[in-house]
Amino acid sequence: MRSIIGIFYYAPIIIAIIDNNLIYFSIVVSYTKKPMIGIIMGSSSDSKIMNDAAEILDKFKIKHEDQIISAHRTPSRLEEYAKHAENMGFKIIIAGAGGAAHLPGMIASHTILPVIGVPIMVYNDKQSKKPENMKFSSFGGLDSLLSISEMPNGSPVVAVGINKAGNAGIYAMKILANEFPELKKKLKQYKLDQHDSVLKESESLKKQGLSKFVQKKFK
Ligand code: RP5
Repeated sequence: MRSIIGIFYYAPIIIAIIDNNLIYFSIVVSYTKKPMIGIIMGSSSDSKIMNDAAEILDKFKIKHEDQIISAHRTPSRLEEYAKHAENMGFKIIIAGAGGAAHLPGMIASHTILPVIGVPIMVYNDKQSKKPENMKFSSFGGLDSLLSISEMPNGSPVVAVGINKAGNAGIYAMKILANEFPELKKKLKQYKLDQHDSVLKESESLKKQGLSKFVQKKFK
């Protein structure tokens, strides 16, 4: 017969179990207690886009630590941060950068932690005198996408689509779900919700007809 005789709260949680007159201790790592994901970005200009990743992690109740680390402006912080991420016990790093986006790749070269890169179409709001269309990077984010995805053999970084920081968040949840069954359940529910919301929209489109649907949706 097996019974739990006590739970000792000290992160991680330790449970004492008696099984066939033998007592043993089991460690339950709680994913809600400490940050498991580091979100970093090359500039405060990236923060609005990178917030989409944070919102997903918050939705799934995964703690994250967020920082600005610039591969070009603060190069000495790259190695420092990689060590920090490992010491903190992060399991994944989500790194966003625009233009010559070296941040995800350089962080990946300093650590064995998986790095998910978010290519950003730069929107530089610091130069307020520039006309609006000049605030975007010249190559519409393709520059960042290629800088992130075209890593050399042996030092990979996965890249999501341009500005798709939310997808980086979901992908991170999928990696963590291998370790935390509760997250697996939440991800399945997330998929079901998506399915339902498409069906709902389809129903309303069918009912109204395409013209009315479009008028209403884009008014
Ligand atoms: C990159 O340069 C950053 O990731 C950012 O996307 C871009 C522009 O940065 P700011 O000049 O707006 O600070 O390193």
